[in-house]
Amino acid sequence: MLQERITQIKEEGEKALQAVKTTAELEVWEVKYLGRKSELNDILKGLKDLTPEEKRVVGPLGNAAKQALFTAFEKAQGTLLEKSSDFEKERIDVTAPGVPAPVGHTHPITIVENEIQDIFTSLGFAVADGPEVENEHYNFDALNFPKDHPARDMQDTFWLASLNPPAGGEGGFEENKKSKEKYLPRTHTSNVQVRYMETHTPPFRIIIPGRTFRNEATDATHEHTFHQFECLMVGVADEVSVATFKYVAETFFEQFFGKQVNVRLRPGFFPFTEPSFEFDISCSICDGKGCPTCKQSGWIELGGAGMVNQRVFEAAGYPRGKYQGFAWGFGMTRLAMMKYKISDIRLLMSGDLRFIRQF
Ligand code: FA5
Repeated sequence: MLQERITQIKEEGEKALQAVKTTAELEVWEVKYLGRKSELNDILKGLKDLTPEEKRVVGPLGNAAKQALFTAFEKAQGTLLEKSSDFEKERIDVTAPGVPAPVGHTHPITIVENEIQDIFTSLGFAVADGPEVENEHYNFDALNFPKDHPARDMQDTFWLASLNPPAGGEGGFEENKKSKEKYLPRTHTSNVQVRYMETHTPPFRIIIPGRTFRNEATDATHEHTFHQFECLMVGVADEVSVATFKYVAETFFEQFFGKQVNVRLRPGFFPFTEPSFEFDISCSICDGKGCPTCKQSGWIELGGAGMVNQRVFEAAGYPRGKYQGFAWGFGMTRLAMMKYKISDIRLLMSGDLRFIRQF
């Protein structure tokens, strides 16, 4: 009986296989004739319950049928795969040209930062760095901003709450109302001046490019997050003068813009320089004729500068009167705007790829 059924299953399977046209149909066929729950499998599983004589006959017959069906299945599978469009899709044409992987590129601010670094390193300047989150001392006190003096308000500051870490490492941070140390995202790159001077002895010349933050309303030339670059050159006695400053600034602008740009110095006030200047360049968006970006003035305020106040040297531990130097802090983001004729500063940090891809 069983022998007959096995032969029938084998013949039926072989016949059914001839009607299979797709891989989906083949899968159904495989489950029916070779699957774990197939009739043939059930018969083979039941061998253990047969008498030894029956086993001797049914066993080899069943296994031979299974093997024959499996061989037929593999053959059908091969033929179907060859014909199927999936197989065509997966075929690799090793002679086809490759698809270029999308790659990012340098942000215009970074391009400008790299250019500035190249120019200054060729003039013998080193590049220094400092923290973006700063304490009140280096951002204000050491730079001769008197305590509670309105000069501190010149730079709209994002003050950070002093936080205690969660007890036992779990839960939220709690405000530490007793903390005397006040922290802030630095309002200017001048925070690195005294940090650098504390560990270096003049003469030296450095630039400090970096990100700065101010709590102010944004418009075409003001962002809450922007980039500045500081320049600090200090020498013994009168080695470094206003003339040195003028020469370095002129050389930098000529190389950076590849042409002469109109520069205007106005008297200014910074607690950390004496005398102090405000530094403007002619607006490249309108070539100085007046436009919304320069608020019709023809000039863009680029930065502040001056001779380092002796009180700053003292804060760094230098003896009063021994050294003299100049410092400036220029808006790197504004330089990028002038270089690439970008009329609105907010575009630079907007994350709009249509804008960024133009550089
Ligand atoms: C300062 O930050 C001084 N630390 C500069 C300085 C350094 C003076 C060393 C003397 C010696 P001021 O706040 O003016 O100064 O900012 C300098 C420049 O940063 C501005 O002229 C402008 O180009 C840029 N800047 C300031 N605020 C913004 C802003 N919100 N968005 C974009 N650029 C800004």
